[in-house]
Amino acid sequence: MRRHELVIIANRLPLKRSGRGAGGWERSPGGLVTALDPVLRKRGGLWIGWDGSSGRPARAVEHDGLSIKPVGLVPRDIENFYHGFCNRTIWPLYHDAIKPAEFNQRWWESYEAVNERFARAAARHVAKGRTVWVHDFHLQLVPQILRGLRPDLRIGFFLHIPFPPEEIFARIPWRTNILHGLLGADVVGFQTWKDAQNFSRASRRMADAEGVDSQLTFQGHKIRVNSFPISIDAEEMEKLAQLAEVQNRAREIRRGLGNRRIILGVDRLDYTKGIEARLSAYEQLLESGDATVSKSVMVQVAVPSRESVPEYAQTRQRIEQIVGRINGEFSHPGSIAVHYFRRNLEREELAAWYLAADVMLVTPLCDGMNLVAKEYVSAQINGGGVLVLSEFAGAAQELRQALLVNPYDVAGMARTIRRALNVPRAEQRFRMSILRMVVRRHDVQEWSDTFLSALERS
Ligand code: GDG
Repeated sequence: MRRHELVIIANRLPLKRSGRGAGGWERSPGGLVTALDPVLRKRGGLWIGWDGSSGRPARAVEHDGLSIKPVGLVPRDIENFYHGFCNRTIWPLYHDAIKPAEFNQRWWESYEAVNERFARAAARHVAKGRTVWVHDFHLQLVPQILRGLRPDLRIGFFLHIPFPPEEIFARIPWRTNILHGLLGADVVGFQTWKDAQNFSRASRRMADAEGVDSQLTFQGHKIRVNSFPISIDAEEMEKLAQLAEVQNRAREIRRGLGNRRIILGVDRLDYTKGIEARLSAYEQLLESGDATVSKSVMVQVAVPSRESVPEYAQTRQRIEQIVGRINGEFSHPGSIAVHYFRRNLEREELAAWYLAADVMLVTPLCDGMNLVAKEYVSAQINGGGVLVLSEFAGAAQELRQALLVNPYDVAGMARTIRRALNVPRAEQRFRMSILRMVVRRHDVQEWSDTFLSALERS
């Protein structure tokens, strides 16, 4: 069996079974995949993860330049580990407890068992003394288990979502086990410095770790803790936006919407993304009868996500109710107020929408980073466009030239959308040139290089 120099381990594989005949694979959606795909293509190595199906895992494959090792989840794991502990305990709790987290012993036991399975798979496939990079909230116990199995390895962990303040984290009945899990890594990385501090404080108070926020010691082992803000493949997005087909499609979109000013939202259909409040803000603006607003149109792309979790079904219902209400009130023949697409768009189509949009609304209630904000900026090759960005997205730490909003303040958000529609062209260009520079300088390549070199130095 071939052992790899670098193993990336994440809940999801960058590919999923396409269902079109045996052996079919297609790229899976989501921020993590978008970020890591180019890293592995450049450095080589193996990606271990779940292929999204239930039952026996598919065999290891080489597909489109990637080496993939699927790990199997049976229906009970999907129920308890994935839908349960990951999506109904950790996800809401780590996102500011926007929704109440549920604590269930059976889910926790399944989380432990699945983490063990992933750690064993990584231990089998990595070369002596080399590197395993563990990703995200599904696999927080892997670093410690892996260190027990393979003390020779360098182990990095990166959390893609926020790490909550200690008083929220403290609610988890298994909080010490989770901290011990993470403290098995040599480097623990977060999207922002605030997340890193939250983790270090929790580790000192609840897991007997010692040290300062940037370096902890636990059971004689040193752990570096830092922020590594994730980014996108900016060059790829710029290239997409330069394609003649994409530009033509953007013109077609504009014409199709009656050359009105386009206000765009693109999100996974998730309650953390603040889609309802954003729609309500637009509704308030329409009610105000403002002349600029009446020449605009809002488009919301909502990618279906975690549909079997009840909170997601409720969020979908509420969003669709608001869209229906706004359109009932403000649409006219040939001029719909809010276009709502509940689907996953092709990458080129997505780039065309970014290019066509005058205003991009990225207004999550809480978000680790948010790659959509960075993608929109990269796609503005003509230098215009206005980004409205939530203060509570990790991206707000870097994208200071966006119009920042508090997504809980619906009236304030309405005022900012109106302002966004009226930003003079010269100011748009000025703001966008700075935003574009930030994203180009700090792209996904830089992110992974910085993380991996911190790991090599550890
Ligand atoms: C998690 C964290 C963090 C969206 N719609 C379509 C589509 N997408 C792609 C976007 C983007 C990705 O999905 C979404 O990334 P986000 O960062 O916005 O959000 P999460 O999925 O919640 O990601 C987040 C991220 O991990 C990385 O660390 O930034 O905070 O929550 O790349 O382009 N892609 C396609 N069609 C769509 O309709 N093809």
